[in-house]
Amino acid sequence: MSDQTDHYVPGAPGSEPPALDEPTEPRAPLPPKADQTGPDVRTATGALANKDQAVNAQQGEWLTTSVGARLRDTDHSLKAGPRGPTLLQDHHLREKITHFDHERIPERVVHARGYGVHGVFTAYGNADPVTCADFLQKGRETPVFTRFSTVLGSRGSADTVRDTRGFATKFYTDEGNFDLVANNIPVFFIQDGIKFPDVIHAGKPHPDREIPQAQSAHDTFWDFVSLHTEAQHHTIWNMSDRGIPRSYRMMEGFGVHTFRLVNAAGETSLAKFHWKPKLGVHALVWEEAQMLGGFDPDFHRRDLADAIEAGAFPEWELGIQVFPDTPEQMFEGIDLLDPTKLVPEELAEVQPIGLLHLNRNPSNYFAETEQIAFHVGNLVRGIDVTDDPLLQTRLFSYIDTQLTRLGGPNFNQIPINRPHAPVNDMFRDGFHQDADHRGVAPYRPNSLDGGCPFHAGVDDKAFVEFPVPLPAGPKTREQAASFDDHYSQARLFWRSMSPVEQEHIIAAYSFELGKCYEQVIKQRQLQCLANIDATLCEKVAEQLGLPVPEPTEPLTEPDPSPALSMVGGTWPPDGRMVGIVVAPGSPLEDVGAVRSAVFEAGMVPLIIAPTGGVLADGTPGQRSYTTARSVELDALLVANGTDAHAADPHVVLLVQETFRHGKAIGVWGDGPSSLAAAGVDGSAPGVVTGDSALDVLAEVSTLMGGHRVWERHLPR
Ligand code: HDE
Repeated sequence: MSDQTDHYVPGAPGSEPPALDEPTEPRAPLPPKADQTGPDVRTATGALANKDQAVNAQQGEWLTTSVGARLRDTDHSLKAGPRGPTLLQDHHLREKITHFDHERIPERVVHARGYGVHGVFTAYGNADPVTCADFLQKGRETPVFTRFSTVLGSRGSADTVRDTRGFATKFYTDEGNFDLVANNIPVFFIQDGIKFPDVIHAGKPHPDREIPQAQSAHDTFWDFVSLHTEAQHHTIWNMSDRGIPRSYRMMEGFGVHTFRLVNAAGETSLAKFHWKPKLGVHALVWEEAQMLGGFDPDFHRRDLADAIEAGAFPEWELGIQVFPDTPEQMFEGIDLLDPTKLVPEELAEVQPIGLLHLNRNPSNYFAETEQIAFHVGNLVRGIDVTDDPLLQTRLFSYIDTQLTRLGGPNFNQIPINRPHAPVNDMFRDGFHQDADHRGVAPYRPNSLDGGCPFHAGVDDKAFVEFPVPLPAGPKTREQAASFDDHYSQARLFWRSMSPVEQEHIIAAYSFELGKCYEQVIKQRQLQCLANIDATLCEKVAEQLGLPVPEPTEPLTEPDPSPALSMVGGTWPPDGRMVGIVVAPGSPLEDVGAVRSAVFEAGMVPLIIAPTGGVLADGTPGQRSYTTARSVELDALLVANGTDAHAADPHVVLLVQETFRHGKAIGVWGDGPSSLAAAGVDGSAPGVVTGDSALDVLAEVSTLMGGHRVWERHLPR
């Protein structure tokens, strides 16, 4: 038994509290650890602009309870003696554990996995003829928060799965929040929102075993889309390279629905919103996407966060396609209310109206990215909705889901959701009410609060729903005959792809259907492919070992839309990753010169050395032969002096994978021995050899402008 007098008795002479091991003097926030900083990048757009991470450290001197009492010890619960039972009166223990127990909130029912960042939108001012939206006035700068996401996976799922991507932007305008809740695919699976639970239940994991996670390669998904043929257009986009983006920075965004714009004279137009990335639209190859699921499940999130931290701020132009607001709401035979149809850019030009510039990572993921609540009904003066039946359902779904997810009706008071415009509503009380409302009359009309607040008129910039005449007709559960065509635009998409993109689509269908167990589902989907294109159907059927069905629908002859292809063009290299393989014998002047040139071009060099540590000249080796893989690189360089290591199995794998994934490879000096060891032909397309390191880099950079070396055969 221990002597009771050993214990601390407050006020008793000579009695001291037990000694604590840790320092108790407060100090300034610690500098970030080396491995918390992003890669060093210099770019034309702004160098190392926001690298000060100390501001993200916890602030304040003393640890306290949630009501501000300073705490002396948060490591030991209050017990009856050092080895005795814990006392119920330990309020801090209960508060700490209880708060922890409630840290999680329900994840989003769809789009659970995402990453959001802050930025600014600057209007070009040329949208005045069609909309009076205040934030689109010339030169107007509006703060924004954009959240990118996958659709099917849970919050902890991998980034690079084959899926649609969300691209939702909240504009904190002077006239209230405007949310453009978009996707990276311009059409949707269904035409009527009532089917949303069906398509999502089919795409989510099977309910019995809850597998597979974040995938469409399973029976229930293909069962639904093959039975529900209006999904075929969206599905072929998923099976294309659009389903596996290289980066969130390299994706287009689409508002999908047709919106109604209203100008200052009260005239209306119909319009579709587009986001066009300055870096071009680029994809992974499927093998990379699969490998990244294990190698770096956070690949897209890391890519965006690192680029922003390094000053390589991604940018998109907001563009609109404008159509006359006719009673039919049709354009060139396309029903503008059908969300499974796009309007080819060749028929209606996308006119840029402003620039999105994303420049700041969130300081707290949960507070901002997780708690942001988008809503398609958050509209501003000058932008209104149409009768698209998908959009109509979305108008009530978002607030409904947020009531549960964010725990009550006051989620717009959460800082990330708060408008920057003044709020003067009459909503009161409810869970998580943070406001201390004044006045006694939260109702209208009132005299007790002087009649305040008043209705705004049109001249006071009120949002007024446009009084569109309603089409006459009986109450019905039907849809228009103009929604009946399910294949012509899937065929338009297929015919607009380059040969290598078509090859990828065939491979994707073959993979996904090959993962299904039910033959009948594979056969039914082959029937759908026969209605899209005979070659597509034949090649997939061959892979599945199944007979080729005849089409059951007449095949149309749509003109291809070149704007739908991702191949072609030259794009800026900002934030692209260049691996440089070195060995102890590599001349470091060359390596240093190449590394600097990569920096200067706005790209990120990654030195790959036999082991970790620094090179003789102090250059950090960011990857070792064991940790480097092609999947995180856009191009590979092999330096002179690596001959002795050419047959290292990791170097061989690195060269082979980089080659197979269609990326540029440059070698100088004795670097070609690495090519030989990997069985890569030094004269193959996209393989650059030479004596001068800088000349090799220059050629490799030119190749990277086209994203990949498309001439190389990419195996299925
Ligand atoms: Fe959504 N969608 N959606 N959706 N959606 C949600 O709202 C819904 C649709 C989109 O980063 C949910 O707060 C229905 C089309 C994005 O927080 C939910 C229908 C498009 C995001 C919901 C659609 C989208 C969501 C889940 C068919 C592209 C993520 C969590 C009528 C134009 C936003 C939440 C973020 C999220 C419902 C169809 C885009 C359940 C009912 C079409 C980018 O309310």
